[in-house]
Amino acid sequence: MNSKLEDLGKAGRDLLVKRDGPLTRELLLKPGQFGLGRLPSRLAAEQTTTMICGFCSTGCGLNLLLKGGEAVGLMPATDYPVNLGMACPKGWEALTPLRSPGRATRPLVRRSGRMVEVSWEEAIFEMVDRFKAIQEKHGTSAVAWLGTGQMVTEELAFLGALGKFGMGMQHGDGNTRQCMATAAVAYKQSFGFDAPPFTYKDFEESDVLVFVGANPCIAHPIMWERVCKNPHNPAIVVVDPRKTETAMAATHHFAVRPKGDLVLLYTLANLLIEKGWVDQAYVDAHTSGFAEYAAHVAKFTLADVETTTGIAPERVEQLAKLIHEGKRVSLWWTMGVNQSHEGVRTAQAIIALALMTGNMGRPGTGANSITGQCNAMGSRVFSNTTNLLGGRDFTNEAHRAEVANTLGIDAAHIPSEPSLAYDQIVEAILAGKIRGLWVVATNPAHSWINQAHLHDVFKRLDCLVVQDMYHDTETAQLADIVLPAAGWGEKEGTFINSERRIGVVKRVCRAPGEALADFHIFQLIAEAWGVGDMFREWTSPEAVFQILKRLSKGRPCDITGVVDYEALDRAGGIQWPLPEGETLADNERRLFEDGRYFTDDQRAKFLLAEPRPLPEPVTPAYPLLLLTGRGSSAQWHTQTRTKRSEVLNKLAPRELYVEVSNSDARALGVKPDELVNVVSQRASVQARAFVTNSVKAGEVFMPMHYETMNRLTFAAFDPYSRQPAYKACAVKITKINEVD
Ligand SMILES: Nc1nc2c(c(=O)[nH]1)N[C@H]1C(S)=C(S)[C@@H](COP(=O)(O)OP(=O)(O)OC[C@H]3O[C@@H](n4cnc5c(=O)[nH]c(N)nc54)[C@H](O)[C@@H]3O)O[C@H]1N2
Ligand SMILES: Nc1nc2c(c(=O)[nH]1)N[C@H]1C(S)=C(S)[C@@H](COP(=O)(O)OP(=O)(O)OC[C@H]3O[C@@H](n4cnc5c(=O)[nH]c(N)nc54)[C@H](O)[C@@H]3O)O[C@H]1N2
Ligand code: SF4
Ligand SMILES: [Mo]
Repeated sequence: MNSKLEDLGKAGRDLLVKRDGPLTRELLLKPGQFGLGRLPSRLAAEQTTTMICGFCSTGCGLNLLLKGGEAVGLMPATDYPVNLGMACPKGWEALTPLRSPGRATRPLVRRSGRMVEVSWEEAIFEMVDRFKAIQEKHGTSAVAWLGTGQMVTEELAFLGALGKFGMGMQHGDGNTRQCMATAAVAYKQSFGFDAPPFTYKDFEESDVLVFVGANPCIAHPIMWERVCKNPHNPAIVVVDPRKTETAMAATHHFAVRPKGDLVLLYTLANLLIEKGWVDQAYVDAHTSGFAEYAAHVAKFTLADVETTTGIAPERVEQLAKLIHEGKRVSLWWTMGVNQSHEGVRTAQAIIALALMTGNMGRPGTGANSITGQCNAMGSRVFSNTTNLLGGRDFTNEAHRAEVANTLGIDAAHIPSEPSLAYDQIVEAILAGKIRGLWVVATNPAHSWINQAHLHDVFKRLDCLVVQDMYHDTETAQLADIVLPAAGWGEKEGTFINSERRIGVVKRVCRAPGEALADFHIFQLIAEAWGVGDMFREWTSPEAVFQILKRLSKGRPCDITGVVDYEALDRAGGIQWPLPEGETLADNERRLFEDGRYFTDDQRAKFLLAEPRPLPEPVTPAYPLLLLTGRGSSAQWHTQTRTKRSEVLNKLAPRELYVEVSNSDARALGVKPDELVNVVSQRASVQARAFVTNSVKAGEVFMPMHYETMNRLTFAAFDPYSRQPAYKACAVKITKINEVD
C-alpha cells in the first residue's frame, strides 16, 4: 500500500495516511475540510429547513423537520413556487428509503466470485489499478462510465470532468439517454440550444393544453395539480394509445396508434395550413424552413390519417380547430414521444405546431418537454457527456478553449469528439473495445432495453464498478467493485427541474456505515488516480457551484447572477438563465418572449422527416404491441428506493402485471388476475393479467418497475438522439399451462 501512496499528490497523501490509519469516513467528515454539508454544524440549531425532493423532475420543495440537525420528518413546502404545499406519495416518503438494510455501507470487492467488505483505500486502489491496467493495455477509451440524472449537478460535473479530463476517458453517457436525449436533440436542432421554454405557471395560464405521450397524473402528479388549478376551464387533450389516468381526467382523448404521432402531427399541420390557421407574422419573423415544412406535410391528408393513426378524420379536424381557437395553447410531451425510433422528428413536429400557430413565448403557450428525473436538466447541461460543460460542443475548438481556461486545465485534456451514446458503449463492450465500466447512480441491469443482451455484455467486462446507495441492485449484483454512496438527503448540492429551476438539496441525514457522498468518492478517485491537482478548487459542492457559474457565463444557461445556495433558498429556487447584473423581478419565467432563438440567425427551425414503420411490428406469431412506462405514483423506476417503504409498497402491486384489453383477454381465454406468459422474440416472462379497457385490442401495457420486464423489449433507437424505443415491440400472451 505504501508504494501506491507514493503516487498520490500531497493532499491525497494527507487524506489517505492521516494518523497512519485506514481511510475512514471520520477522516473525511472533518468539519470544513471536505465540505460534506451542513450536518451537524450548519443546521444543528435549526428546527426546519427546506430542500428539493429527489425523485422526479417536478422538483417539489419539502420542509424538513430537524432534531439536532437531523431530519425526523417532512412536509411539502407551502411557499415554494413549484408545489404550493403539495407532494406525491414518493415525496412524503422520501426519508424512508434512506434507512434500509439494503443500503451499501462498506465498499465491496469480488474475490473468488464472492463480494467481500474492504476498506475504502483498498476499493479505490483496486478500481484505479484495474482501470489503469486496462487503459495501458487497450488505450484510454477502453474505460467508460454510465452516469445519471439523479445526482446533484455539482457531482455530475465532477464525474464528467474527472472521467474525461482527469482519467482520460473518451466515453461517458448516462441514463438521461434513456429519457431526455430526444428532447435535448430536438431542442438543440430547432432552437439552437437545449432549452425547455416553459414555466409551470403555463399549466395554469393555457386555455388549451395538449399532452402527447405523457401521463402526468402518475408520473408528474404535482404538475398535474397545477393543471387542476387552471382557472380558464381549459380544453385538455391527451394523445396516448392508452386511456390513462390523465386521459380519463382530460376533456379530449386521442387514442393514437403507437407511433402514429408523427403522421397525426403532420396531418394536423397540413390542416392548419390548408385552413389558413397559421400565424404567418410569427412564422415570417421568427422561424426558418416553413415553406419546406408546408410542402412536406401537404401529402398527409385527412383521407389517409385513420389508417396509420387510428384517429378518424373528423376528430383530427376537431383537434385542429381546438388548437386554432385556443388563445393560449401549450403542447407538452414526455416519454410517449421521446422513447421512439422517430422521437426527435416527432418532438419537432410538436415544436412546429407551436411555432406555426404563434404559440411560443407568451403565457400559457410553448412546445414543452417535461423532464423525468430530479436532475435530468442538470445532466443535460453539466454532465459533460453528450455536451461539453455548459451545453457546449466537444467538436468546437473555441468551446474547448473556454472550458480549459475556466477550469485552468490544458485544452489537450478535453476530447474533441463527443462520447459514444449508451447503446454504442454497450456495443463497444461487446466488441471488446471497452473493458472497464463505472456505473454511477443508475441501474442498467434492470432499466436498459433488451436485458438478456445487456447481461451477456456486462459479463464480458474486465472490471465493472458500481457506485450506488444499495448493494443489492440488479447491477450491483454483477459488479466487481461496489462503492457505497450517500443518497439524496445525505449530501448537498443543486438540482435543475423541468422548468429550469435550480433548487438546493441539503444534508439532513447521516449516511449509513462508511457510505460517502458521490462528491467525496470522486475526490478520492481523483487523488488516487494522481490528478488531484486538477481538482484543487473542487473542494465542496458549493465551491463547484461557483465553478459551474463561471462555466455558464455567456451561455443561454448563464447563472452568473445566482449568488450562492443561500440566494437560491431565499428565492424559492431560480430558473436559468440569470446573468450577472440582472435582478429576479419575476420568479416564474419562460424563454423566447422576444421571439429570438439561440440559432445563428436567431430563428427557430422547422425540421422534418418521412415517417418510418415500427422497428418491430406485430406478426401473426406475435400479434400484440407491448407498451411500457410508469405504473403508479408510488413506484420509482427500478424500485431500488421506493420498494424500501412499506407505505409505498401498499400503494402499488407487488408483482409484474400486464394490462390486456377485455376483447384480447376473452379471445385468449385469460381471466382477470390470471398468471400468464408474455412472450417476445427475446424472452418469456410471467405477469398477472390486468384485464382493462384502458388499453385497446391488440395492445398491452407493462410497467417498467419490475426486474423482468425489460427482457422483452426490442433494442431500437432514434437515429439522432440514440434514445431507446422502449414503448413498442411485438409480443404474444400465452396461458401458463399452454405448450407453445
Ligand atoms: N411515479 C413515477 N413518476 C415518475 C417516474 C417513475 O418511475 N415513477 N419516472 C420519472 C421519469 S425519469 C420520467 S422520464 C417520467 C416519464 O413520464 P411519462 O412519459 O409521462 O410516463 P410513461 O408512462 O413512461 O409514458 C407516458 C405515456 O406514453 C404513452 N405512449 C406509449 N407509446 C406511445 C406513442 O407511440 N404515442 C403516444 N402519444 N403515447 C405513447 C404510454 O401509454 C404512457 O401513458 O416520469 C417521471 N416520474
Ligand atoms: N421498459 C422501459 N424501460 C425504461 C423506461 C420505460 O419507460 N420503459 N424508462 C427509462 C427511463 S425514462 C429512465 S430515466 C430509466 C431509469 O433507469 P435507472 O436510472 O436505471 O433507474 P433507477 O431505479 O432510478 O436507478 C437509479 C440508481 O441510482 C441509485 N441512486 C439513487 N440516488 C443515488 C445517489 O445519490 N448516488 C448514487 N451513487 N446512487 C444513487 C439507486 O439506488 C438506483 O440503483 O429507465 C428507463 N427504462
Ligand atoms: S411530484 Fe416528484 S418532486 Fe414532487 S413530491 Fe412527487 S416525486 Fe417528489
Ligand atoms: Mo426518465
